[in-house]
Amino acid sequence: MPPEQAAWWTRAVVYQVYPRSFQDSDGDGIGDLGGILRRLDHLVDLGVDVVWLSPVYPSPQADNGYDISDYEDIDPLFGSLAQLDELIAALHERGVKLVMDLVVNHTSDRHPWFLESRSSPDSPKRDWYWWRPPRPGLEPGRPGAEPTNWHSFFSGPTWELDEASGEYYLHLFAREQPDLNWENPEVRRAVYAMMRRWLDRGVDGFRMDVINMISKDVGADGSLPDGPPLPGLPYGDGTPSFLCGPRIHEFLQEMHHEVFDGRRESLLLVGEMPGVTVEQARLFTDPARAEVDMVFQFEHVGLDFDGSKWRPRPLRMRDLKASFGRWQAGLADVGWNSLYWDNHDQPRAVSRFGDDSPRFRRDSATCLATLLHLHRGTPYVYQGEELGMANAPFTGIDDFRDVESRGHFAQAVAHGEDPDDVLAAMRRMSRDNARTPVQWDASPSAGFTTGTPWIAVNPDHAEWNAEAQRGDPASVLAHHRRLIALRHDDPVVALGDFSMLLPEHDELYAFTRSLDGATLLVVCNVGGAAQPIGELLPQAVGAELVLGNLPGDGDPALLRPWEARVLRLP
Ligand code: ISL
Repeated sequence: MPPEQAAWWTRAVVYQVYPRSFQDSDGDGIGDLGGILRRLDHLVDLGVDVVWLSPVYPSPQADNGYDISDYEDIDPLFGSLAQLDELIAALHERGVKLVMDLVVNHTSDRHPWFLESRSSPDSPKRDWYWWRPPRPGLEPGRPGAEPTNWHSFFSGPTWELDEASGEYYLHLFAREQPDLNWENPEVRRAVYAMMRRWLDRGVDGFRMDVINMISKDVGADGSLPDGPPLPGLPYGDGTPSFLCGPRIHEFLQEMHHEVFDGRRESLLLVGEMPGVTVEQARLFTDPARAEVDMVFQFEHVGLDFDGSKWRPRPLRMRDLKASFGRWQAGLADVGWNSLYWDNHDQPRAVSRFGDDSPRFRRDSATCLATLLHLHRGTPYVYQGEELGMANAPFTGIDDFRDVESRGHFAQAVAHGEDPDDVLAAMRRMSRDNARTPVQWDASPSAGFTTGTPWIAVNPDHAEWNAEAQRGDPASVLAHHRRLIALRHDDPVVALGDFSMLLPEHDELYAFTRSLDGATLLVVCNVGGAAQPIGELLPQAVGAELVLGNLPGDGDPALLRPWEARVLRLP
């Protein structure tokens, strides 16, 4: 496809704001819309095209806003609708789009829809959620009496008993997050109407939370099956019954026609899809099918643990290459990739896949960024990633805030695991690593708040902060600026064909991107030892350097530790 005909988001870079941790403006220790408005210069300076804003709707905050009790308003914790309008206008003035988080697999248990559904088995909204009686012959409330054996993503069973009716409701996530029943057409109509109102307000698209879980594999008689047992737990794996369920494509196409028809071109639609395969992603992102523009897949963030994220192990580079390589090839002719290392659910990439020791932190952060941004797809930068922010030095359980981490700790310790071992895994993998406040400057609360931050600021902010990096051309920040500009300027970066080199090599990550006779060669040393490349990649020696992450020219035939080079081949 000629570059001028490609969708705008092929050239775009998205920046994710997790509002609670971005910038506080009223001193309550929690970030807010006023704070984002104050930091627009940072985003403009970076050059991003889109801001994805994690949920700011009214919410009891059981899962930091992913439990929504009103889809139509803004939580006073974060500000007001007037401020959101101000933010939309201010971003649009600067040529930046705003994408909102759409969380419609579940609501909060305080949403009026759920309160009404819960009020009585005869409620007209009873069927808006998944209500089921206990397992036949078992007392409601007894362990094992749950309608299915499914394990929740946040520990414990996926079913919560409602004492009043003696029935259970389904929650794939926390008990405060009951799942909506998408089989019910009234639910779908209500969601679509809500989405249209946000678009009419000026938002430019949606990041759709766990959208591949909205279709459950329910029998004609309403039955839901047990899943295969999970090792070491009294639960089973329910995912075969709700990941990419039987009606998922139908629902997304219906949503498309009901909400996006006639205005799709200017929007960005990205579906978060745990467990999605390349083959499924081809269907979801095929423009002719009108579902979503791209998906967030999870394969590459599942390579450094055994089955559960709480059993981490080192990443083997060849596994990462095999995975990325397959996704690049699988979506080469149809569909599109999203590219990410970090988001609010993942530990910090520099600590996880790079080396956050003082010696290599800057170099590995910029190397990983180069590697990611030079793939074919739309890159997502998560707040603080552009500064090289690292995992937090959490000590005890009281340092953690996340419902997932805390639930896991309680469950694992109750099942006899050593608390120190559990904490060690949490230090590596907890989502709270991503949620410490953005490090703006070296002042005591890192410029994030004048009050007490809701989660501790990482003490390394004294050295690692935006102010220190802003004027420094060697900084992680400056490197991100260059990567984003390169995607804007060079159609080969946006659209070129991808071809993996040296797939078996564990220290070198190399690939080419080619378009209309122009070729870029990307070579990255993903480790702490120098790597000779003269024999393996002779074409790299003497080629024109378009962008590199280390100062000086170095030896053209030797990559320094964590060195990344983008070269133009003659
Ligand atoms: O974080 C995870 C890894 O353990 C996932 O299980 C995560 O919960 C999953 O990717 C879904 O994430 C999304 O939906 C959740 C919410 O907690 C996450 O923050 C959100 O990104 C429920 O709404």
